[in-house]
Amino acid sequence: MAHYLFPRITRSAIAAIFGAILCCSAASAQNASRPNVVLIMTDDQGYGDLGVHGNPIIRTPSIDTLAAKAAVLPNFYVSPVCTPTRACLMTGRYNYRTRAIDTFRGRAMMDTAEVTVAELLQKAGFATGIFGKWHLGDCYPMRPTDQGFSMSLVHRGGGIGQPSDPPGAEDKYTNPVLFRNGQAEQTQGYCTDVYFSEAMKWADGARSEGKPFFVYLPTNCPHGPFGDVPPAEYAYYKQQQISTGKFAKQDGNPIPRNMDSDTQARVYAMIENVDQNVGRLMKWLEEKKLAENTLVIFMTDNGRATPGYNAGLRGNKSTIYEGGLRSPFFAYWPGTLRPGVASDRITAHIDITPTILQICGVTPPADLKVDGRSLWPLLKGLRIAWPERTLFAQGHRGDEPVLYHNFAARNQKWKLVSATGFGSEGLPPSGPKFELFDMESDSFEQHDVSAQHPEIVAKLKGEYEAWFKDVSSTRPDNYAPPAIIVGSQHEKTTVLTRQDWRGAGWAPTDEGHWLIDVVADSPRDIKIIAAPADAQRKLTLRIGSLEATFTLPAKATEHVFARQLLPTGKQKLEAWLETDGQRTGVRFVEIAAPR
Ligand SMILES: [Ca+2]
Repeated sequence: MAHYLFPRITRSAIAAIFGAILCCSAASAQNASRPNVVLIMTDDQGYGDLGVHGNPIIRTPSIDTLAAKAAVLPNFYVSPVCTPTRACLMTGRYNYRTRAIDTFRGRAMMDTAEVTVAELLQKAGFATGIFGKWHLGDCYPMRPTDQGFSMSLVHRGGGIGQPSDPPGAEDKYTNPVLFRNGQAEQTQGYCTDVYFSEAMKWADGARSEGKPFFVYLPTNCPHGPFGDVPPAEYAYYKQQQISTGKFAKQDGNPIPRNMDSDTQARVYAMIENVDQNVGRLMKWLEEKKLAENTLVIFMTDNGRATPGYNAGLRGNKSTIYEGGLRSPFFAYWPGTLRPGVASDRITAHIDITPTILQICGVTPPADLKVDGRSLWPLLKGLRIAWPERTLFAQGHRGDEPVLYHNFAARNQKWKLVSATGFGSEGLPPSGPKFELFDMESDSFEQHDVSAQHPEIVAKLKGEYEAWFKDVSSTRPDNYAPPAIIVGSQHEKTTVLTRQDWRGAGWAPTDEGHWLIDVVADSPRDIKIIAAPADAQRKLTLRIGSLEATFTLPAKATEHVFARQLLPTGKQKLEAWLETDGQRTGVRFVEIAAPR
């Protein structure tokens, strides 16, 4: 039996829940055929970006239908931004345990000692496939294929339209260049259509091999940039002239007046296209007679990114108010899960790995400490003890969390919030500003009652402090950034992108360096790719004790430092261009064995 870590519950409560889990495991063991799991997670889709959540304009009939037939958890929480949610989702652990702290600057890479749900399913004989956005590391040993996925079709970085786009394929949501098990591939079609089509095709193959499948479908839509969106859907929403006045008066926080009609049309167009694909998937499950043996989960990774309709929730992506953290959660499994609200208990992304493992009858290693709980008893409506717990969320830029900076602590009734913003600078000079909300009577977080309930504030603050200390001491060097391994037989060409560099930012004028761990014992060719310039520039490459320079002619964008014997071990790799005393970083560094 797994040694799940249940936060802040009594021993007898743990015994009660283990009893329930054992009982359920026995029941599922009787079911001879193991279920398939399809986990769909969209990117930056807000809680209000669904018809079923009261949005009168957006067209999401397929997701609405799925929701109507699904077991629903209305109090399901994620992290305020992309990478933290993905780390929690894949491990069942709070992301501060995993080194995946931020979304870029080398902090969206997850420690490879982490055990992912895909690794455990793969070991248990499942076919495991990811189609879309990984965002936990693009290089060995952090790629999906290094972390339990037998099939991987992904873009790099945190989205298409970021500095990790392959040269020549910048910003292309249509016909994107994706990476199939690490190899660049020109695909045809809109990115979301490609992910779903490839996922269904691949799952068909897994079935023909007699394997149950785990399909992870994290779409990069509707994340920005918003330039390349499905044209017919965009035209429809453009015509709708989306603005505050188009929405009926609602409960909760007012609809923002500063919403941009065109941006909303683009976001809605991408979501409608996701919805069409969910419809295609549902139809495919029916046609292949898979629906009754497949659990489909639909969720999003954080709140909406732009001002717009948010079902009355407060705040957006990157905030620790509900608009940043609350996600739809629909679990569709006809014949097994009853439609309707399954439970109002608070639940979170950290619960998904233990849930999937239990449903699939996979026992995790005894020493694996998981922060989440299996949601199976809630989804099934089993009458068992479900001990009170407190969930935590924190989000910010930078390498390390700062105590009290932009966090929320939520139990069933109360939510303590310190909304100090997403910046890396930490707390403002005035310190944290604690707000307390009664989530049973004020789920829209409009009435701070901290002054009336100092004892609740103190209790939640204490729980948060204990949690912060615990997750921050998972490893001795808990928040040290991971290093990319260079020269391993597992990755023939290492491509270093601005996604993972340790720079102040990733703009064309920025500079940065990469943390690498060289294991190569023979020379390597090091290809530098830079943005073009009108003047010639001095190019410098420095890897530990190795330094090489070259004069890059005007207009040139590439140079290969051939047959370089790299110093081994952990170190910095720097490459920069100089002209008139001005230094800028390069776009890519590719390291490969000489041809
Ligand atoms: Ca996101």
